[in-house]
Amino acid sequence: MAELESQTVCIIPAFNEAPTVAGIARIAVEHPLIGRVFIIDDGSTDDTSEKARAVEGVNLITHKVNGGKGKAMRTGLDATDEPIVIFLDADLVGLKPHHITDLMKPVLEGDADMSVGLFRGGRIHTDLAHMITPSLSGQRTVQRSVIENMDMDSVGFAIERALTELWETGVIKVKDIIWKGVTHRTKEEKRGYIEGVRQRIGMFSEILKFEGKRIKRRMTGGKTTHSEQSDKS
Ligand SMILES: Nc1nc2c(ncn2[C@@H]2O[C@H](COP(=O)(O)OP(=O)(O)OP(=O)(O)O)[C@@H](O)[C@H]2O)c(=O)[nH]1
Ligand SMILES: [Mg+2]
Repeated sequence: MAELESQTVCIIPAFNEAPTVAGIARIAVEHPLIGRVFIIDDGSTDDTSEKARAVEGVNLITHKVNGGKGKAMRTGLDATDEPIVIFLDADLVGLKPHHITDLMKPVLEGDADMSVGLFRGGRIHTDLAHMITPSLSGQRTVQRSVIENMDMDSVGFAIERALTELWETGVIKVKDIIWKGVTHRTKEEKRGYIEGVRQRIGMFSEILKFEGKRIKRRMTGGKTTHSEQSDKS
């Protein structure tokens, strides 16, 4: 088990997630399949950092300025070197250790390059969101080699789409893992209705921008960044 632990790291991007970040961090720190846990506080203005620091065993990195989800994930990757990475959002509700085990197993056992956790039975609207757009889930286990050269800094929330594109283009093998009883606090619940909707529009515009570039690349016969990566390997 100790040998396996040295192969895995959990990266948790967190932006103003004080109510939930410590609970998620604790489950990750205590999980037998996870070696180290890194929380990237992405310029929070609440006490996310204090809450995270209070959990023994957590490695905390703080961005002075909010840089977006992709950038936070990149910071976590650059600070670590374990070959298997599990990403968790910091706003999960209902997360249990067995969800993490289920998410890590296919990658640890070599059955997949990436696994994606999908909410079911938590709450109807978050279930629906993951049924309609499973590609947007932030809960993933992935082989570092798959993502280490990705441009994460500029894509923001489209990072999840970029990861899914690897699967769509046949570059990697992906497994969906149903997470029963898990949900999350939506942007509207966390930030209030107006700010939540503003951030949701921001998220979808980052995703649309990514899709636009992807379609343009296809129409002009250009390869995707990820195909280029796989061609090189
Ligand atoms: N909103 C937001 N989240 C960030 C940012 N940087 C890191 N995160 C973290 O990224 C994770 C996912 O962000 P959420 O805003 O919950 O996005 P989501 O779950 O995909 O979208 P919702 O449907 O609104 O809940 C959370 O742990 C955030 O705290 C950022 O700049 N903005
Ligand atoms: Mg969320």
